[in-house]
Amino acid sequence: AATTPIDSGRVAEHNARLETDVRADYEALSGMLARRGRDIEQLTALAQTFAVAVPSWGVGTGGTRFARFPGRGEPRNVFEKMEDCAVIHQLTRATPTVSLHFPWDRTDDPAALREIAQGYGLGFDAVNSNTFQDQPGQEQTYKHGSLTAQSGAVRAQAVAHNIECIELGRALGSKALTVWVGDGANFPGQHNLRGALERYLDSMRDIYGALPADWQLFIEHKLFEPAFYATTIADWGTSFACATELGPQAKCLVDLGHHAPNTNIEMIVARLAQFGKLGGFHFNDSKYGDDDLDSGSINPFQLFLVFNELADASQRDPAFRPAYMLDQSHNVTDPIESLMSSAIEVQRAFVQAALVDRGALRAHQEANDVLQAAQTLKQAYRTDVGPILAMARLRAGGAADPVGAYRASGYRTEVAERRPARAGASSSGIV
Ligand code: AOS
Ligand code: ZN
Ligand code: ZN
Repeated sequence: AATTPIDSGRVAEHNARLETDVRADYEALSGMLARRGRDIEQLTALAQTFAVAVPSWGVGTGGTRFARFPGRGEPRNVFEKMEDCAVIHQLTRATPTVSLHFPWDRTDDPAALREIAQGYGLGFDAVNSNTFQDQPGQEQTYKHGSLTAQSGAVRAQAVAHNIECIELGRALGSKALTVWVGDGANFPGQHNLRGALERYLDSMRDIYGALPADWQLFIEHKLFEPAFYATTIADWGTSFACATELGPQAKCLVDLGHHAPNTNIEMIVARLAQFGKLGGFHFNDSKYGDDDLDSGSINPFQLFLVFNELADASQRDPAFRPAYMLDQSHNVTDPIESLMSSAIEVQRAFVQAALVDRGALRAHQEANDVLQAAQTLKQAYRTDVGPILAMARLRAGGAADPVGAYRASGYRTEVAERRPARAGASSSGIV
């Protein structure tokens, strides 16, 4: 059995207090769904198959460009980050993998890290490279770009770092590398727009060439920041073109916060899925830009519509399996609580999308019954599937109410004693 950072007896006590209520709500929902011809047991079993990776950088307190306000008991290294990630999985049973970021999470002993992860019942999802900031002792600076830099020495350093990430990921059992670069221009004329993308592709070809045969390379696009005039990989069109150019192991990664306000992200998802290039997600939410807020906190309907497209895609191709990862980091909540909430919100959207009556939806579309088509989606979205999620957690040994169980456990106070605050500590432990 996996090591659990929170005493499992305490979780059992918490569950015992809530179980009668959870069962009553579950029975009520079961009856309502049965009248719609849906079997709640099938949906609960489906909910139990859901998994989303936790970002290692999310368990530290994030910052903005302006400041960081370290939290109590913040993890000081990758091993402590794994412990916090294990709490999230213990209570939600929905986050069996962690996405690491190098060099923030670099370790000289990947075998030990892998073993500790396994002890917690955790594996590793995509590894992330970092050529958007300089690290102490590094030879070349990324001030003027990394994979797109004018300087061949800078590009070579950035390529070598990505290849090192693949090697570390390999030792850890990862199967994908996510590349996000902040490269771009702040001023018209700063870059030859086409030349920068040509250099990007040259660099990415070298990285692609170092991929093991069973690995994928995810290209993450982002509209702006830190480049404010022209980001080299700004949109899904550029991402798609580059993934196509590189080959079948290269796919596009959609971070929900990386688009202009009001962009129809679910349509981007549909397009990428249609052409076999949807590699995965960074789930989060935002109001204005790359806000990295908790999933579903601003626009849960959009999250549902994304999962509606994913449900459609997996009905067309049952082997379709994009990588689900969270990407969030901010300053104002306990990161463990926020990550648990996000995992549950993404799982909620997944189950709500499974509730959509696809037969009815198709019939309304064919009949041009616009109102009923829209209502069919809304009916699924409005259904409170909370009891299904709670039951899925109970059955998998998680907590009926993960945030409640976490607060009752005193974990934060306990780690605050074990992990004294360091002046200027960062979520990365490096910056
Ligand atoms: C940056 O905006 C992206 O979302 C990346 O995924 C990045 O690697 C991550 O947010 C950590 O900073
Ligand atoms: Zn991201
Ligand atoms: Zn981002």
